[in-house]
Amino acid sequence: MSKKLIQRLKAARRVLLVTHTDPDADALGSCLLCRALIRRLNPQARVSISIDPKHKGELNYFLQRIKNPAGRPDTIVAVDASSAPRLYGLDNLPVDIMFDHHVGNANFGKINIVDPQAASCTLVIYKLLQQLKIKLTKPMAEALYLGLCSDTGNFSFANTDERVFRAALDCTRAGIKPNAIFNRLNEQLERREIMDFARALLSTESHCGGRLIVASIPADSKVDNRNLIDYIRREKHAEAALVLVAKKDHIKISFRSKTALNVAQIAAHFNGGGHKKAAAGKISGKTLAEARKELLAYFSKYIFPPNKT
Ligand SMILES: [Mn+2]
Repeated sequence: MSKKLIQRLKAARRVLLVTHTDPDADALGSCLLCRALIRRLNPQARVSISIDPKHKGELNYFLQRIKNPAGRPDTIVAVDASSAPRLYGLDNLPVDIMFDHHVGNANFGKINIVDPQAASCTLVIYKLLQQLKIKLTKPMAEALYLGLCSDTGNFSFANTDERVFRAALDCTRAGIKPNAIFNRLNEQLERREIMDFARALLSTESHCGGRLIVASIPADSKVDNRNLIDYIRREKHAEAALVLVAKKDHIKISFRSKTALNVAQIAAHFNGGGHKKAAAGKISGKTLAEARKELLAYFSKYIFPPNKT
């Protein structure tokens, strides 16, 4: 445990918590858990949370817990983001403390707590709570559990390990209801989203002899790219999946790997990064179709080249 970190957290009076754009439940859960930690160490601290308003509706219920006090921050804490440009609402201010779990984190904070072994960023903060012997309250457990669910794909991805289950046990002991949280995160779709999902599924193509599955989401679609990519990757022989999402001024790309293939490295080639099995990047100045063509060319040349025998 870093003494410097604890001293810095205890000295904080007005804290701004920031996380990545297009936040997921781990980003929000990490903000909520970190706020609880700071308030425990320093009951006078006023903690604001900056969340990108372009988040998915699944977070709405949990966002009710945020009421932001005004005032200029004296401490900025970033959570669940591998690089400063991904942070929402930072306005070029320096990051004092950073909690993260992404491989290849740029260590852009003055104090960096990065644990790539942790399945979620909430687990990184939870470890600190344990070291400080702070017992989970129910709201803290809910925040921790949000990250566990979201970043392990509801306890199914390759990062689901003993540490995840031990933390989940601690959450249930603190009184959370796993099914209620699952329902609030995953069973709140609008009918429109389901119909758009059906349309996006029809755009799915198989390439590189079935090893690569690709789908696209047009700009006017309501589909959550994470739900789509987790669905299309289920094809039996698929080794990797890609989903392209048309954004206002760029094409966002999600990557997933079902094998030892490291998609974080591929994403880095496309202005992004992430984890070995789940990563994201972007292509600017191209249409959805052009970006798709560029990605397919890259994959068939470098990742899954055809057998020359
Ligand atoms: Mn995360």
